[in-house]
Parts: sequence; structure tokens; C-alpha cells
Amino acid sequence: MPYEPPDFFDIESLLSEDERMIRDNVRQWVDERVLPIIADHYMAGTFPGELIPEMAEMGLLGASIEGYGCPGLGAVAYGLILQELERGDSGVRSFASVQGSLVMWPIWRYGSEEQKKRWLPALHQGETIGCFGLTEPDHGSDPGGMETKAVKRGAGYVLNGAKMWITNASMADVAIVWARLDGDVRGFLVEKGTPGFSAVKMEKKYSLRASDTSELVLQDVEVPADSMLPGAKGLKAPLGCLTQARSGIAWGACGAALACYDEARRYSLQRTQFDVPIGKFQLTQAKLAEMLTEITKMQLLNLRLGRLKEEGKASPAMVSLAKRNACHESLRIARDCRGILGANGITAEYQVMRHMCNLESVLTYEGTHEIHTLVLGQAITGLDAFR
Ligand code: TGC
Ligand code: FAD
Repeated sequence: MPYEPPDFFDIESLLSEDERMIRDNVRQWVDERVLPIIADHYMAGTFPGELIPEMAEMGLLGASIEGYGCPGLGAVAYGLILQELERGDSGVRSFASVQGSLVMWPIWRYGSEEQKKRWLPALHQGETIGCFGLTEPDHGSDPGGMETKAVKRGAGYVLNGAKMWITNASMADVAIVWARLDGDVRGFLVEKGTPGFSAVKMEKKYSLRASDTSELVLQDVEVPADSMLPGAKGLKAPLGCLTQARSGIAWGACGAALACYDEARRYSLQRTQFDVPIGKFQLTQAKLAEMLTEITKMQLLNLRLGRLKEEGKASPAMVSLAKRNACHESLRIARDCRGILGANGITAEYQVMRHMCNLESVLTYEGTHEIHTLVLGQAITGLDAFR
């Protein structure tokens, strides 16, 4: 049965023809290529790497980057791509978010012309895979406490430290590693195969199972001087990348909620108990009404955030509000949908439980719910409650 996403407030009419076309192409690709294989990858704990060339072929990797062979799409078109990818699975969207917003964007924003020419076309074409190493075993919400160090040696630098929970890392050809050099946070492009540099896959996850999550280990890793991103200095450099990725996550989480809502709505019309479809019960209808309301709010918020971003008017706190709300509400929606499906909801025959488990990570990564609450608290009061 074809997917029937809700559009209760005619948001369709606020999209351009190009935006609709881009979204519909990705939607069809997700139906044809992602949904048939994703449950098996999820159960096996493997990322569907076979999809990378297809995503690249469609121009989805770093789609919002200007120049260097990239299409330079607007924030709404890019958001719609991520929404559709996460309707398939958060792991597929995460792959694209990291490649585009956390690897290509920092190279585009902070890199030298040589670094841009060398890396951006290959990353866009999916010939090169990247990852972003900010989180450390002892510093997650507080990346400013990072212990990974760079010291100048000869013409280059030597890196020592560890990064944890790094998406795409064990398949990455290049890692952006954030480290302190003489007290300042700096970004380094570290290539796979550099002696002392390794990625160890993190197994036994209950969430984001169709995503590569690894630890990066750096032991006396020598990198050349031109591996440093010249325009990135201070914690605001990696935090600026997070602002890019977080707005995409707001769209993505909405995609997961749309998938769950569509599945639960259909199920409620087909499944009968007490001789009537379960959708006839007021308690089921109350759940669906709540979901539709929250999805509609998310859709409107994301669209407005995207338009503000296109006008250069979106602040990091606005992005925090959208990311925080979308993750929180999508997770609640996924849990309610799981309930509507009863016992069937826990099986891989349906999507709801996979999305629900994924959204637990999406709520945590790119700034936890609590961290975004405090970002908003600071925006409201002017007072920093992080410490
Ligand atoms: P603070 O003193 O507030 O800020 C330091 C400097 O950074 C600036 N800044 C930002 N700039 C751009 N975007 C933002 N979102 C920014 N937030 C802060 C700030 O203006 C300041 O600039 P300047 O010029 O004064 O130096 O820093 P703090 O140490 O107090 O920390 C603030 C806090 C807690 C909000 C920040 O550390 C934070 O966001 N923590 C959460 C960490 C996080 O989100 N990590 C994510 C890792 S990557 C990931 O999870 C990928 S998941 C895979 C996927 O995306 O699919
Ligand atoms: P902690 O910071 O230890 O937080 C634990 C709890 O304490 C949370 O509930 C938090 O909200 C709360 N807390 C912390 N500080 C405060 C405070 N000041 N006030 C109130 N409560 C607080 N990182 C990367 O760098 N690159 C990646 O590609 C990447 N991919 C990821 C993929 C997955 C699947 C996951 C799960 C994580 C990934 N991360 C990545 C890491 C992610 O960004 C961190 O997990 C996240 O920032 C939270 O850090 P933490 O897990 O260390 O939790």
C-alpha cells in the first residue's frame, strides 16, 4: 500500500515545484530501495553500504553545499531529503547528515581552497566517506572539556586521544578530528591508514543498529601541516557544524514520526477487536489526533526554520528548539504507535519499534534534550545554567 503522509495544513502548497520533485524522488527511492532491506540490516547490525552509490548518484550527499560539483540546494529542499531518508531509517539519514553537514560543511566553511578541491567532489560522489570526531569517552555534552591533543612536531602535528560514538567511522576514509593545540580547539583531517589511527566498531547497540558507530583511537598520529582546517579555531567551530546538522535532524525525526503514524493509522483501520476496527475506539483516536497535531506542528516549524535559514536568519537557539521538539515528539509518537500495533509492534514485520529504538539515540545525539532545554533557557533568561 502506498505511503500516505498527512498534510493537514496544506504545507504542500508552500513548497516550490523543485522542492516537491526532489522530495518525491527520494520518497520513491526509499520505498523501492531502503524499506525492502532495512529490517534485515537492522537485525544484523549492519549499515546498508550498497545504498551509498545510489544516494551519491541522486546528488543527496552534501546537497546544500555550494560549488565543488555540489548542487547547493536550499535548506527546505535539503530538509525534505533528510525527512524522507529518515522515514526509511535514522541510520540512513545519519549517514547522509554526517557526510554532508559534519564533514563536507566544515571543509567548505573552514577549509583551504586546496582542501575543498581535494575532498568535496569525492565526498559528494560518495567515493570518499567521512566522519566527525568530537565526542570523547569522558566528554559528551561538554565537548569543551576535550582531552585529545595536538602538538606541533617538525612541519606537521602529532595527535593523541580517543573519540567515542563516531558515526560512519569504521568505513570512513577521512575523519575530522577535533583536538586542542596550545589550548585552542582545532580541526584536523586524518586519513584512514595513518599509522596510530584506528576505528573500532561499537557492537551490541539496541538503537541505530543499521548505522556504523565506532570509537576512534589516536596514538602518536602524525599528520601534515596542511591537514589542519585553517579557518576553524575555538569551540565555536565544531559547534557551528552542529548547528547545520541539528536542523537536518529536526526534519529527519519528523520523517520517522511520519512513517510510524502512517503505519499505525492503517493498522488501526485493519485490525479488529470486539468486532470493530481498533480505530473506532476513542482511545485510539485520541492517540492519532495527538500525533497528527504534533506532526503538523513539526512540519510547520521545520518549514519556517528552513525558510529562515535560507534568508540567513536562523539562530542556533531556533535550531535547538526545532531539534529538541522534533526528537521529543517523534519519540512519543513512535511509542504510541508501537502501542497501537500491540504485540505486532515489537516485530521486524513492522517499522514502529525500529524507529522508536532509533529515536532514543536521535534524542541524545547532536545535543541531548536537556542540553537543548538549557540552550533555550539561556536564550530566554540570558543566564548560563550548564555549569
Ligand atoms: P559556549 O561558551 O556556550 O560556546 C563556545 C563558543 O561557541 C559558540 N556557540 C555556537 N556557535 C555555533 N553554533 C552553536 N550551536 C553554538 N553554541 C555555542 C558560542 O557563541 C561561543 O563563541 P565565542 O565566540 O564566544 O567563543 O560553550 P560551552 O562550553 O558552554 O557549551 C555550550 C553547549 C553545552 C551548548 C555545547 O557544548 C553543546 O552544544 N553541547 C552538546 C554537544 C553535542 O551536541 N555534541 C554532538 C556531537 S556530534 C553528533 O552527535 C553526531 S550524531 C550523528 C548525526 O548527526 O546523525
Ligand atoms: P552525557 O553528556 O554524559 O550526558 C548524560 C546525561 O546527563 C544526559 O541525560 C544529559 O542530558 C545529562 N546532562 C549532561 N550535562 C548536563 C547539564 N549541564 N544539565 C543537565 N543535564 C545534563 N558524537 C560525535 O562526535 N560524532 C558522531 O558522529 C556521533 N554519533 C553518535 C551516534 C550515536 C548512535 C550516538 C548514541 C551518539 C553519537 N555521538 C556522536 C555522541 C553524542 O553526541 C553524545 O552521546 C551526546 O552529545 C551526549 O553525550 P554523552 O552520551 O556523553 O552523555
